[in-house]
Amino acid sequence: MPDRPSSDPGITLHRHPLLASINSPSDLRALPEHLLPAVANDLRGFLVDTVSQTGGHLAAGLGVVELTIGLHYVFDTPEDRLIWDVGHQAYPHKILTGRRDRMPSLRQKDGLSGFPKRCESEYDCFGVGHSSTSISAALGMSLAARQRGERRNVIAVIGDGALSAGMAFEALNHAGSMDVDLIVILNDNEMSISPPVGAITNHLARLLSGKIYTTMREGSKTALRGMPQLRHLVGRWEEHMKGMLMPSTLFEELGFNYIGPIDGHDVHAVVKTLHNIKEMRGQRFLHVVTQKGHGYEPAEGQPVTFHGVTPFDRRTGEFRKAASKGPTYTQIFGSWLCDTAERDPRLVGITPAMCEGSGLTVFSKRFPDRYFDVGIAEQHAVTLAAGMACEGLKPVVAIYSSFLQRAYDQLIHDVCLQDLDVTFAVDRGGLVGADGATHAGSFDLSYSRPLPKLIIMAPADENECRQMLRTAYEYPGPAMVRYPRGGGPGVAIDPEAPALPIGQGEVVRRGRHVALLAFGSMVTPALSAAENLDATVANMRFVKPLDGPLIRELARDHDVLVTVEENSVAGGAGSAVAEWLSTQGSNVPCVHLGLPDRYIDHAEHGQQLAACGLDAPGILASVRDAYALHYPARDLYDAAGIKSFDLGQGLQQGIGSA
Ligand SMILES: Cc1ncc(C[n+]2csc(CCOP(=O)(O)OP(=O)(O)O)c2C)c(N)n1
Repeated sequence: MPDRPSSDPGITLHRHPLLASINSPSDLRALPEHLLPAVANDLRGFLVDTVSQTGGHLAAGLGVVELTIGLHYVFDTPEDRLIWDVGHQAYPHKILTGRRDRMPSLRQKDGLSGFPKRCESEYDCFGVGHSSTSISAALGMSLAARQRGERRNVIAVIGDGALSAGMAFEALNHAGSMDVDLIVILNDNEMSISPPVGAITNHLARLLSGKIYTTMREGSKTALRGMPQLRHLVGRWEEHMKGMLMPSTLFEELGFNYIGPIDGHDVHAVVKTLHNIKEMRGQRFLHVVTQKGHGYEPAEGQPVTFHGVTPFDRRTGEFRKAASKGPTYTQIFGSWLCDTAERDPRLVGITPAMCEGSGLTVFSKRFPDRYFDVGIAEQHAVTLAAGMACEGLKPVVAIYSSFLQRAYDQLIHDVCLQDLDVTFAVDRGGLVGADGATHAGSFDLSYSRPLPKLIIMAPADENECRQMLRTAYEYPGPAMVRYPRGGGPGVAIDPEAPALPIGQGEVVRRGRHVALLAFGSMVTPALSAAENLDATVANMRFVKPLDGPLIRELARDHDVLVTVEENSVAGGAGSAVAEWLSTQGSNVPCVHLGLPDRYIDHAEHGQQLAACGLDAPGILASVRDAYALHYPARDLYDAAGIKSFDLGQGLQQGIGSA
């Protein structure tokens, strides 16, 4: 941690005077190089100050402080294009590119995004959030520059975790064969969120252990010129090694000029190497070694915990205690998985690099032989499960809704088409709050619903989540349970609760005139809204197969049906209901509430729901409008027998009764 007094837990720019003078990268470039370590000190201190207040991604940003300074110091950003992979490490970049004073608004409604975003700054030349896109995007930009006759540097910065994804290698493979100028910087901190996996990781480790040896390579000699210490080593070893067979790095085999590894916390070495690399042409691959969490002791010691944080005390690194709530859906999944693995030796658990986030930590320790972290490789995770299922195992793929988007064809072609017995535990279904649009699970019901054979469930509460996981696991084909981020309404869990009958929903409130057909997380706010309307509420449970008889009964007994889901209205569960009604020749008005046809920015989850009209007041208002549209002569509240309805009071009651 920068050696400054840390008595003030607030975000105190006066404690970082050099940083206070940098309002854009041109201010940074105007500084003499000898001041850069002090800039790094300020930047690191300010970053900890800020994130300790707002929460967000911390350890990755701390690790790239010197690299970020070096890049903006040496390159002419934004004219030169700088693309951060994933973007969770880009807070120092935000601070240096004119957004320092907005950092307290990070990840909050109308505040700075937690990821680079094109509409936020001209320095964010590519929007990110999902991993391993940087090299493809950089290659595209470089080819565009060539085509347009423009001369600029294009730099992709990618972590060793993100490098485990197929997409990164597809891009390297393509780039290596092109006549193109491109710089790829590998930020190697020997960590993904958790320790990275795979043969590439082993290859990088070998490169690190052969550090002196690799500095002898041609590209390195050029790039490291002017660094007397390393040149001296190169000189001494050159003769010695002459004639020996030099194994090349993977990156050289792919057509890149491999340079490094260099110490990513020595800002002078970083600046010098970047200057030299800038003078070279073609495809350059710089291997920078950093430490995740560098410079802040608690994060250095616990890089996994400090990957993404809630607010904490910067002096001690202790997290502020949250009010104790019930288990999250993620935790419910984790304990169901362990209990089921205990009973069934065929169960295997698969995660694409999201052990902690998906609730697999305990399972990975208790059942290490049945736990597979495949790296950031969602496509592979799904097809791996398919292969295992072919051979009689019972794979459970734990995956975030937005990351499953990456494996759509594998879901269709490898799992569903072959009717394989794979269970998908789809976490973060619906809006996810501060992580924003890149991570929102807005589409999974829409994109999975058309797939024959697949059954899809969405739990209304904690106990139902466990029951649905059991149902999915016992179902001998592809099955998906999609549940939201965080916790549910607080229902007690019965670990022995039976599996659910496939394709059956239930009426949870009987009323009149309007029936709300609610899916998953929307059952609770629908019930609140229904209290004010004396409406019927059905917990539909299954998005596929739908409960046709239940829909028929509801259509028969009500004036209007309203579907409610935390998924895109387009193609979602409500569409499924409408399609079903049309096959029955029903003409009951059916209104669909869900996520609108736009991306929902970061904010608190409750704020996001309110913005989409999916909180109790929003549902109530939409139902009233819908009723008025179809029955202009009747006021719903009159029809519901609520004579002197006070809207404001009613709304509050609605919320309170949830
Ligand atoms: C497609 C996709 N899968 C998973 C994630 C979640 N994720 C965010 S950062 C990260 C680890 C990245 O590791 P690395 O690139 O080494 O960066 P580091 O955090 O170590 O700096 C993961 C798995 C993601 N953002 N995108």
